[in-house]
Amino acid sequence: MAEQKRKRILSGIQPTGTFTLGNYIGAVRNWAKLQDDFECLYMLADLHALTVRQVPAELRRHTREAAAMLLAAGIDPSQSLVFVQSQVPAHTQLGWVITCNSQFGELSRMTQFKDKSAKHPDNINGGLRSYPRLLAADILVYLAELVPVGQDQTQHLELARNVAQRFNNAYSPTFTLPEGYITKEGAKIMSLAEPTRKMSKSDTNQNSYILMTDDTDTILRKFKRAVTDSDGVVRYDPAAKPGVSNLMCIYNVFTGKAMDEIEREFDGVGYGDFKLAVGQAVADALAPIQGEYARILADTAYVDGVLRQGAEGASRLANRMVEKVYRKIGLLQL
Ligand code: AQP
Repeated sequence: MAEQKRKRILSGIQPTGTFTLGNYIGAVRNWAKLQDDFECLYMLADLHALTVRQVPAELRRHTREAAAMLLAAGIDPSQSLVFVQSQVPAHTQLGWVITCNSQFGELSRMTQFKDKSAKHPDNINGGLRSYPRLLAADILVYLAELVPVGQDQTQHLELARNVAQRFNNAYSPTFTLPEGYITKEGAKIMSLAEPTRKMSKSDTNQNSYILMTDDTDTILRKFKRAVTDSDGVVRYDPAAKPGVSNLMCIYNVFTGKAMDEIEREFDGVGYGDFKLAVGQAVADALAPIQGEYARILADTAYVDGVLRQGAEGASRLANRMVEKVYRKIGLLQL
């Protein structure tokens, strides 16, 4: 029987700092699993990172580190393309066409624009408003059929679908309409300090996140300080007990235990022991990844080689698409 063509998935992460446990649980961990069933393209979205002011040397360092972390977390460059967005110019080339085929009103409604503007009131730049168009180009340039999305990103996917449809109607069928792919284990991990906000690598409070590179002592200390509540019962109730529920989610991810099982395990046990158990489960899970990460990161030539190969593979796919689109819209080709 002929092998069925695997669907193509594109996903990206911004190299804006060391990945947090949130990035790992919500994205990277699942990416490694998707490789068996899909044709995967994983992009380090450095152009998107520019919507917030970056320190040049740090952005460069974070980009290599992010690549090493993806590889350490199980992404296999012989199976998937791992590349840096800015090294595939086709994204920005298609981005302009997308810009000219999207409406101003569509962009003003993006909740992430409102959120990020509020977070960085001193730098509400044009990119902050425009980046969903680049994101649409990231997806459409590969004819990606599936895009793993969290709740916060459904609007972006909708924009990509609308633009694709509009372009297909105006010219001829060109773009695939991408679908959202919700992974079963895509839990949203909340800040340890303010459990009603998501855990973010750019948070200024270092106790709010666990970094993928934190050592065991740091992990245990941060969990010990995690904000919970005053009723002392380990029970899953995200609305009433966001802190405890968040810790339970994390424990569930690394132990596979269901929420009711976790409730029984810590019935009558104080929060101190519960937090220690969660911290230990996380430290145990991260230790082997950290070992691999250190080994891979030390081999700059290898990391760069993977990224070069990834950019070449991605460019081959994306350049074809840009050429096709440019031809369809009437740009002269010699
Ligand atoms: N707390 C989280 N829980 C679950 N998933 C998360 N992701 C991020 N935070 C959590 C997922 O990680 C992927 C890449 O995210 P990104 O780095 O491109 O941007 P982000 O979502 O803005 O992540 P951060 O850590 O909050 O970055 P900064 O602080 O730079 O803005 C996405 O799939 C996202 O869902």
